[in-house]
Amino acid sequence: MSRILMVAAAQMGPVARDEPRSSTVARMIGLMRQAKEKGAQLVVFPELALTTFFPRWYMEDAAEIDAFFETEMPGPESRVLFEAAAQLGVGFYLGYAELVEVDGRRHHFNTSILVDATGAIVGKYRKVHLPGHAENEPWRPFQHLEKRYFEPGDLGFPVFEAFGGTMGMCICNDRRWPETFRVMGLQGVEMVMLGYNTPVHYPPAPEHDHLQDFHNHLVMQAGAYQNGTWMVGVAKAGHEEGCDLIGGTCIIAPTGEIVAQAETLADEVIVHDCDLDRCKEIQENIFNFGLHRQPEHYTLITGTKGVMRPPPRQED
Ligand code: ING
Repeated sequence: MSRILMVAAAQMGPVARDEPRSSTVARMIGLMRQAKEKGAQLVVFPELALTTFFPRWYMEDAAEIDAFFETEMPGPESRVLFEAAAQLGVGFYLGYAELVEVDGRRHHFNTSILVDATGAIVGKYRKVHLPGHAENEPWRPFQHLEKRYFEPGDLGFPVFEAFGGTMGMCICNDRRWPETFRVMGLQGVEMVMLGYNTPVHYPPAPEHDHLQDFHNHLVMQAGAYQNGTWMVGVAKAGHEEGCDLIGGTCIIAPTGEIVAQAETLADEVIVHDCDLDRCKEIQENIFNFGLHRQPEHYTLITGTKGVMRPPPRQED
């Protein structure tokens, strides 16, 4: 018996710096309704979906920075999104900037949550791989200050039993690191959802600008195939506050095949009937971890951070 999950990827076009959350949430509810009309049970939104991608600016004032964060979820403006989802009977993945106080200390995370069709939060993830830099680098046409505004996630890469399957989440740069998908793969993940804000221009290596769309799909297709999982990658796309962000929103089968792809750089919903049982085709064969992996040879992967060159060979 097949476990079919109709998933929607709700790509969003630019969100302006001064766009009120109420306006952005209204756009998201519109996308959610479109997804529902197409039969979707689950809608995936982008990373940091409620605001513009603010790490592109250098800011020092704590209040100015914190204005981009949510101190409660659902919050005053996002509550209507939860209500619309419950009314429509759809679940969703939401990326947002999380400000949380623990033991009197304030923590800032780049977070995603998984919300079920009743509006209950059934999963949370905090971005582990923070790209970019922590100090202002004026040589760049725009900044990428995620290391300044966020702490690395402290929840690992959990999976969640929901929507009839084993669901996982990650965020943007995480998709470039194979460890992200393998840790979830080792927990039997069947669908990984992720949002991203990816500029076309990558200042440290502009010679790769023309490869951003290729690299975007490369890493997600590889992650899907090498772990036998469905993959839903959702862009915040288009010309946002002077910065061109790639689109390329897509749904990828466990075989690594792109089965649905966005065609624009604007708000756009794509859907696909994902048969979660198709994960077995990969997970029980070519990537049957229990049968084929040899972790005794992989110790460098968890034992070291950076490159450790082997000692120079002694000339005999
Ligand atoms: N954005 C980018 C990403 O990983 C980036 C950062 C862009 C890294 C281009 C490398 C090349 O897609 C976020 N938000 O992580």
